Amino acid sequence: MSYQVKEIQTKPFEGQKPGTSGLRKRVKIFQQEHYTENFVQAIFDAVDPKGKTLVIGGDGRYYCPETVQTILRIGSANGVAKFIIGKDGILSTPAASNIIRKYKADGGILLTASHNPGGPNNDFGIKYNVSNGGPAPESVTNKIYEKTKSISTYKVIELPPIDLGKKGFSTYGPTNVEIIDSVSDYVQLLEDIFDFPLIKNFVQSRSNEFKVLFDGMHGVTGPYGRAIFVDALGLPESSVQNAIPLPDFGGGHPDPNLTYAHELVERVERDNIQFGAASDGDGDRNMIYGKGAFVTPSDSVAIIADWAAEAIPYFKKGGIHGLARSMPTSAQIDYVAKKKGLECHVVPTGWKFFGNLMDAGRLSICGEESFGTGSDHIREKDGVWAIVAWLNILAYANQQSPNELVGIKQLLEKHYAVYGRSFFSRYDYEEVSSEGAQKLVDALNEHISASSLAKTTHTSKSTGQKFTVAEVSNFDYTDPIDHSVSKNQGQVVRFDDGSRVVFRLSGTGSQGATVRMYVERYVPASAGPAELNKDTQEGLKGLIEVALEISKLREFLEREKPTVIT
Ligand code: VG1
Ligand code: CO
Repeated sequence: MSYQVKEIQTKPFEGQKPGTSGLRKRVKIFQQEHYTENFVQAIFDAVDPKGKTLVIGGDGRYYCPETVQTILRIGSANGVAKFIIGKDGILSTPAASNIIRKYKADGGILLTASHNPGGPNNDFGIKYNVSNGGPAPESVTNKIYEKTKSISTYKVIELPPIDLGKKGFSTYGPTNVEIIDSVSDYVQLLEDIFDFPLIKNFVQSRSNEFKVLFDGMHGVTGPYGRAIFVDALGLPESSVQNAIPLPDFGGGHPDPNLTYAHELVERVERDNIQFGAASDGDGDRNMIYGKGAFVTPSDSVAIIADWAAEAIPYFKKGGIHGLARSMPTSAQIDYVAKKKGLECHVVPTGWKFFGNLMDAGRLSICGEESFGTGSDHIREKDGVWAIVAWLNILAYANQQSPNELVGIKQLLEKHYAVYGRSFFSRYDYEEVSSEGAQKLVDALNEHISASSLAKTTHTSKSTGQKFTVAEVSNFDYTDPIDHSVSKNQGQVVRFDDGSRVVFRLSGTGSQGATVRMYVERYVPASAGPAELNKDTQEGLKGLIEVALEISKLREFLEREKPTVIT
């Protein structure tokens, strides 16, 4: 049977350039006539979907269901052989990555703006992932962007919408459609990776002193969290909260950090909860927070890397073939790599840069300071994976310590006592003027070309610490596998005591510019517990003052204080 393919006339829209992770804009922008259609057609023009199998899944935010139907209309007209779709159009980002790999699909379209707020007045996003399950590399996203600039028509087959709530097989015109359970494959994946019996035994036998709380932040992970923490590990219902996905995330900002996950933080402190954790809108980020103990993402990945080969079956069996971090992430994981004799790669910000190394078998565990942690089990960062990894490590550490409870805090202190500690913090200046941000970047570039900051010494007014600049540079990256080059991935000010400040413009915002300042200072293990276990902001105070002063950030951005500190 043949179906009528219609060609619809259209004109290019400006600015359909995928950022750090997909195209993210206000919903209202996506709702403009032809806007979403243009971008979807541009994806198909860039990747030729004829005869291919593609996965579709979203984080359940506002405008997801409509967009799934749009993709069906355009995809079927462009010759897609089969779509595999999460029930109700829902798949967490890590679950989607897993489905692409497990079902050997050729790629996938993910509908998410991650941790950005959702709802009719907030953000939506579309991202293309390739056959390894990871975000498309720049070579592909650049091609998509080029297509958006010259598009003149898109193709559709107009048929009644598919019922996304019904699991099973159907067709949309010439295209096969399979609607699958969003959760079960993912739970199975984690059960194959971690020691569930050990974790279950630990959380149940120590339930009086070791309470667990998972916060889904009304993002996509609620059902995943319930399946794992309540159904598989036998924890009480009260150990999950905000676990019903909502199209506007309950009006909140589904970003698991100390500012936005305050509901979790408050309950952990009030109810004496040893282990709290949250994940973001699309489920790829995580925060680990126990009573009186916050784990920075940079420390989190280092600690997982340190224990994995001993505690986690997946790595016990397969070994660890290299570690990695994004450039602004602290060097804590580097110290672990050094001690264990492992390669440690430093890549630009964005998970897509880890993919090639994983495919080449040179990377097992990696992380980003932006609450992203993961491994080569899939090709996206994975919030629930990181949370269960921590539980697995704690269960294992406690098996070795039957008389004294090892909580998050003890694990952190133990780690610093061996490796020393990189104090790390990030200051975000959100929605500042683009001109101000550009001035900041230009001024730093001038310092780079004129070497005008090198060898200058700066004294913090409040702490009296002195910092001498060793070098200012731009971070350029050459992928060791395909040798592609990514330039200008952040400006780095290095000091001669090893401290470092990085400045970077965000590539995920949907309005104005967002400037990120990343600050890091290393304290060796020999400094002793009083120095090592200090509060982060305390440990970084002097360096932050100096960073703000030499970059003139406050003047350029006209902001006294950052929007968010993590
Ligand atoms: C931010 C983070 C980056 C992360 C990206 C996507 O990008 O800094 O580390 O990979 O978000 O995260 P930017 O360009 O705004 O700094 V998301 O959770 O898609 O989960
Ligand atoms: Co996310």
